[in-house]
Amino acid sequence: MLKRISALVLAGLTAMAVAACGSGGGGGVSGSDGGGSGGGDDAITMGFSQVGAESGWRTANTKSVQESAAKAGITLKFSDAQQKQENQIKAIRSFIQQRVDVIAFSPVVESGWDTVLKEAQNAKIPVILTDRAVDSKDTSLYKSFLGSDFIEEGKKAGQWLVEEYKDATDTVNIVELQGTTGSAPANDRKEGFAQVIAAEPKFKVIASQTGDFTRAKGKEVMEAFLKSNPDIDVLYAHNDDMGLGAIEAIEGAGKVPGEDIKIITVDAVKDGMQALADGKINYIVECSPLLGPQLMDLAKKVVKGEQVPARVVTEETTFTQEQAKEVLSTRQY
Ligand code: GYE
Repeated sequence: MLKRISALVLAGLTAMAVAACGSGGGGGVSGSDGGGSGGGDDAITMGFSQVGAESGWRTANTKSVQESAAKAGITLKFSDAQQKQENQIKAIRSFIQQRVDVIAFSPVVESGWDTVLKEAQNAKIPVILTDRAVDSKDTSLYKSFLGSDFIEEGKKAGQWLVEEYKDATDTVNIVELQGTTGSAPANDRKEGFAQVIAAEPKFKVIASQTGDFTRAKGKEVMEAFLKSNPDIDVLYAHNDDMGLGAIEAIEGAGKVPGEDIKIITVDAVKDGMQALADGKINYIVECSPLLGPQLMDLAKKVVKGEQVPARVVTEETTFTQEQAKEVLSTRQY
């Protein structure tokens, strides 16, 4: 406890006198008591910087974090970065200035975090990465990284394709809708998939572009793909939302999604699972957004100064159309 209080006092001394910005959580820390959240001894305040609200996955993730914080008795200062790194950096600086007990964030892109993470470290505020990784060489800048193995997800997508086309001898033309440029899931889902399909030269990625993880962009880019490539066999979309947007584009072009063009996506949110059950998507690799409970457990431990694992990987599965029909009614998100 003493350690924590002195850390907070030190954080208070080093905090810069700039106006708080980017925090949707409404401030609430006086800045003069050195007592963090100002509650009882065990009260924890977490500053959480979310990527945005770009997808069904993200909405479910935000809900999970907010509900789990309430359940764990953790005061949450939540900030939505609208998919912009600069907003996340501002939010983190604001959390440092408010002397929260712990900072958690889902970094929109992998690079460019060292400076702000160093600031948090200097202020002795522990940081937990959730969902997405950073590429900082200095891993002492954060306590733990909780989230999925995106390379593995990309591999699972590729493995389904290899199996689905095992008897095919002709070229299989693939188009890819990538997630947000520079983000860990976009980089890794691309890489894992490419590794697996590279084993068979019949698989050809004929176009690959970002759809920024959104439905609107997924539709727009798929429309462009369809215009310039008359012979698309497969769409690999890095998330359900882009796949759902692309389905609209495919139908708009007079083709049948799931038949004329086979579709693989990642996430398994309800709308995606519905499209899978309806036969419009062929296969979904699950990525769980329900990270809240594990995040709160990690937060409590790091605030107490306990040792936590450097990496916590989420458990996930995959879904075929048949499996989607079975689980759809009980899907939480
Ligand atoms: O797959 C996508 C979201 O980082 C795992 O971000 C997350 C990804 C998720 O926008 O739908």
